[in-house]
Amino acid sequence: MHIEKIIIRHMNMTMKSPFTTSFGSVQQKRFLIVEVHDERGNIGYGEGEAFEAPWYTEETTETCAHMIECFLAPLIFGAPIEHPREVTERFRPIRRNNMAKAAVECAIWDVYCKRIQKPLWKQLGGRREKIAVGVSIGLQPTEEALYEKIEASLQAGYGRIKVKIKRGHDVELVKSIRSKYPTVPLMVDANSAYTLEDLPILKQLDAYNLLMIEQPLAADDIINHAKLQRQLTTPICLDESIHSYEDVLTAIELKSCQVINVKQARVGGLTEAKRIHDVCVDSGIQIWCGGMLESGIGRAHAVALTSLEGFTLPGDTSGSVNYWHEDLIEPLVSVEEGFVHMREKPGIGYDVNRMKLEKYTESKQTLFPE
Ligand code: OSB
Ligand code: MG
Repeated sequence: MHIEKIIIRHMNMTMKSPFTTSFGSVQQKRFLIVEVHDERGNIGYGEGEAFEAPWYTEETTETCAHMIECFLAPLIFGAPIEHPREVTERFRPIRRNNMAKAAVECAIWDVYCKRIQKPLWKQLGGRREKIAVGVSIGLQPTEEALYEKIEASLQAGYGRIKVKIKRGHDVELVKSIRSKYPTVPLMVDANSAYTLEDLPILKQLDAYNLLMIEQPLAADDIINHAKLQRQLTTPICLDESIHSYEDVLTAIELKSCQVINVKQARVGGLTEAKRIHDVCVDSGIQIWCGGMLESGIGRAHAVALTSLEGFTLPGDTSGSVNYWHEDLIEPLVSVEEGFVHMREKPGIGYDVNRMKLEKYTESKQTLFPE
């Protein structure tokens, strides 16, 4: 397969409502869509899922565009590609910048699957015909707003609720949710809001039968997560701490967590995400697939990934209507009774609506081989 052209689209879409974590809020989403064009006219799509500011990882929308233009695209143009799994190796000389790498790697998977006329999820080795998904609810301005969201999510059939917490919005919040919903599968995500000094607070969360506590401590603090896990009965799930297969080995060795949230964007693509899935299955670590408030294109890649059998816990890939008035794909990612059904269409399984893609493109860069 020869890639003859790569287009970086700078997208701008507005979410239905702001999404707030312990770091801050996002509503205006500036992100990238990468198109890779092969010599037969097939187009593969990937999403640059970094945010405009580096609060979640060190990458931003602009650093991703820079990395793709100056370093990653030349490596793709440099030689033909027989199989998408070669891309991870080809990008290895470039340090980190995983979200930039994933945008291109995912697009290569899509175009490859379209060439051979196979659905991406099956090429990845997925077996599930439908995947269980939960919903992630950001910090809300009021309790009423929170309960409205929880109620709407349960009505929509989501079988697992994740709520964001931060210092001062934690134990009382969880206690109150539990008193209203004693048995709902419930978990919390701190996005690194705590330190080990908050142990007394975090220990109190053990009383509420949570599925897990996601990323309580700093992203680079795998050691203290191990100390914390020894003192909690609630499983710890790592999100921001995991950038690679090697990070997972470290977390397993140190016993820093019992669960891993993998995102293809954070680990540099689908090949690395699958490697992580495989080692988690072999090591008895539970794994599920997270989200980045992506458009349907990034979501479709996450849905395909989640079809692997080790994804035994519901993921965060809630449906398109949860965040968007309009999405870039057809049909929308839709959730019925808590499940997204896999599709048989080649590639990501969803059609990209080119009119909507243009509508939300602020600018584009077209790259060719030298
Ligand atoms: O921590 O999982 C996270 C959104 C943006 C950045 C980080 C996270 C999240 C979410 C929402 O929790 C996941 C989604 O629905 O896309
Ligand atoms: Mg998280």
